[in-house]
Amino acid sequence: MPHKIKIALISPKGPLYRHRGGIWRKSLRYQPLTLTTLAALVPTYLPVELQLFDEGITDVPLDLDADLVGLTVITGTAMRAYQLADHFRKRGITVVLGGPHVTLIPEDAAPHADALVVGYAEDSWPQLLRDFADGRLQSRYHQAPGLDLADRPFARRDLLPSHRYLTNNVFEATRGCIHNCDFCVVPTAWGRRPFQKPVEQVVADIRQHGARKLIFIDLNLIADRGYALRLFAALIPLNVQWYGLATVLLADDLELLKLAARSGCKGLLMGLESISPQNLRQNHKGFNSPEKFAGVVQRLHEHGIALQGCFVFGLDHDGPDVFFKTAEFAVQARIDLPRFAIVTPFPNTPLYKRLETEDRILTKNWELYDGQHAVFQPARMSVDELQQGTEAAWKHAYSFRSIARRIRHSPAPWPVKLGTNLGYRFYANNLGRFYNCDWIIPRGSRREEARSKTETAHDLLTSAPTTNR
Ligand code: B12
Ligand code: SF4
Repeated sequence: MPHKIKIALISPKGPLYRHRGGIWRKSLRYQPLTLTTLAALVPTYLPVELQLFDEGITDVPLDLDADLVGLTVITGTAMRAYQLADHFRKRGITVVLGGPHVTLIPEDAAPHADALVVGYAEDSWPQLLRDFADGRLQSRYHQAPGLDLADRPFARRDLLPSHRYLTNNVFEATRGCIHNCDFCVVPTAWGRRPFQKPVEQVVADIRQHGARKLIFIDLNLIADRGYALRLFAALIPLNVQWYGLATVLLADDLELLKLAARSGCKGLLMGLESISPQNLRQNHKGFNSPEKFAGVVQRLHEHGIALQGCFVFGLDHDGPDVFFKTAEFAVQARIDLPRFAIVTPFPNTPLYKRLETEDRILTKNWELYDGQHAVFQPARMSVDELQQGTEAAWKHAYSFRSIARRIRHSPAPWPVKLGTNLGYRFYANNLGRFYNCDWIIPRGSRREEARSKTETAHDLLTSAPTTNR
């Protein structure tokens, strides 16, 4: 029998999503598809022994026995990924890095890897493994130009412990998005062409897994209306309940909305982003009209669908009054679960490039690129105001009074709406405690690094209230 190739696939931890001390309890954690998808793509004819580690639920043994380690990297986890990569390479293990951050900015990841996988890896990952087995690993692998998601093996959900997650009924039908919002990672990393799995294969995956309540992680399920109509129609006979992501445009399309509801849609996450039309226009998300947001909520509710509405703060037309105004707006519009983040200019997105040209990027310390730290100089307020205001918005929207005002009309069952709102209330009141980043790089060294960049960056790191020092 030939020597088995020992492969360890790792999803590194982030400030919130980590095994010890993170804020994301089991109740807010669903099984991600990245590692289980990569595991399924390993060619069956290669003699391979696979181990999967999600640092959100478990520790990674630093002495693990592997020939090849694959790490998935998003910007906020890049520092942790590089730390692990450097460690394993020192031990003589081959390290492969892939994922959104590597795709956005490969040159940043290159010094920490033997090979990079840029873009989606349905074809390149199996090729890389064949090359590795033959002793001719290349330093870079790119997404195949004609990538097709049809006839791919189903994710190996069985390889991560299901009891550590709220659910492993997590599915993906499409990838990509047709829009080009300036702050979004998707068009920059993967382009605007939507990739789709054939509807019957999505249905087959749901059936074989036996899922009755499920989550679609697609970033915009309705990007292609025709596909969405077919998918929703095919879900009806399954009699499932599902949650997913879509744009506000769904509320304008009664036929599609009705079908979504009939297919079992019970909750949607939508990027409302801002209550300022100028912000939305400046960032190419003009199809969002704040004057229609309350109507969107009402229409979703009429169809039994709850809304997780996401806002970002810090765009150029935001002044210090934006926090209260937005949080109160969310309460009055009766958004079931409002969420607030500081806009993050992920590397190489149009927003990042513009801020860099304007010399407003304050730090390239990726561990702060997590949606809760101000990493750029806002146009109409200070960094402190942006940090503190964001926390204040959370607290306002999740005060007991606001929760009561918001959820009375929510279509979700009482235990669900109360449970999720109390969970988010805990989150709102503990952001400062968890979003501090001290868990990865010792304080002193990060301060030194920031100081050597710019004084402003140093000010940012030491004065930000959510860094808890
Ligand atoms: C599930 C999910 C989560 C989960 C789990 C996160 C986790 N650790 O996996 C939760 C809810 C916790 C979460 C939280 C956050 N997330 Co998130 N999340 C996702 C989501 C919706 C799905 C990921 C997934 O399963 N994709 C399906 C798999 C199959 O696709 P994939 O991961 O891209 O992998 C493919 C390729 O990229 C490649 N690949 C990926 N990794 C590797 C590694 C190797 C070795 C190889 C060979 C190939 C490879 O191969 C795969 C097959 O083609 C994505 C969006 C999306 N739809 O992808 C956002 C996404 C990854 N999240 C994002 C963000 C910003 C966050 C948060 C910062 C949000 C916030 N403000 O809180 C936090 C940070 C969490 C943390 N780590 O601290 C961004 C990342 C952007 C970036 N540049 O950093 C994304 C892309 C969404 C977006 N459009 O902005 N998230
Ligand atoms: S609509 Fe959503 S997923 Fe699509 S580009 Fe805009 S922010 Fe990204």
